[in-house]
Amino acid sequence: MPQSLAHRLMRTLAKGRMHLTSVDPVAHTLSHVAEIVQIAGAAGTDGFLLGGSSGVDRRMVEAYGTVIRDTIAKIYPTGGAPPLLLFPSSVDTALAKVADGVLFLSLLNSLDIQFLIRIQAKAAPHLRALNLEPVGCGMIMVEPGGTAGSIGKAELVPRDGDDMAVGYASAAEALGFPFVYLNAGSKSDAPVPASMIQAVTRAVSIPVIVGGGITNAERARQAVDAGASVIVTGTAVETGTDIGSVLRAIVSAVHGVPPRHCRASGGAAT
Ligand code: 1GP
Repeated sequence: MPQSLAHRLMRTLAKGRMHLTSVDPVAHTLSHVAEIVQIAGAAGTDGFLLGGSSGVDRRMVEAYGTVIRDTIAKIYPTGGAPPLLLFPSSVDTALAKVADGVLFLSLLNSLDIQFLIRIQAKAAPHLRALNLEPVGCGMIMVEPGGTAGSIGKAELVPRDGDDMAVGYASAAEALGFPFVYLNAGSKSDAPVPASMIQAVTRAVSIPVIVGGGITNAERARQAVDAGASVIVTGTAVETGTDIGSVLRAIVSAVHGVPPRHCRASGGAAT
């Protein structure tokens, strides 16, 4: 029987920290995206997220998802391929039958009930037909928050708001979310502060995903050293002349830190 996606992610996390490459269809031409996937695969990324904060519809997800899926299949013909998860800001318009699953987000510090539960309630009944396994994730937007913060009407966690972040993350764990995501927003000039990552990862035993503004190996290393289990980078594959070497350095910084033992992968958090 095939392993569930959540189980696969937890098995990977039991062996080490993870790096996910986020692909925003708005930022790439369709012909460029196969190249990005090849570069990220060669750099050792552990999975792909497909989605963006605005301007992404179902047709784009279908087109880009198909290219990503086919490219992954070519790179890993004998198995062991990294998973593709949809990463929608709006799960009702940006789901398609092209991925292993969907990072099924609730934006916990949104002031708008749409982003907390209403969009999810519209989408959830269709997941089975779309063959998309949901991986539940409580998203917490941190200053500066970027487009996702403003579109999601987030009451951003201030950069010195460690206690507030701990509150949201602890609530996510208590509500049964298997993952929590601290997100400073794509293209943020300041990633989530290390002290906040440390406070949150000490407080919860579910894996903590961190993203937004992580554009180099030093920032990635700081986040994993502070306790992040999963690092997401998107902008790092959008600009610059040597995307491959930037990404290799980021992935190697992430993989260079031993696993953090999370509750779901067995044992107490360390
Ligand atoms: C945002 O975490 C992602 O949701 C990626 O952010 O584009 O800044 O890497 P960047």
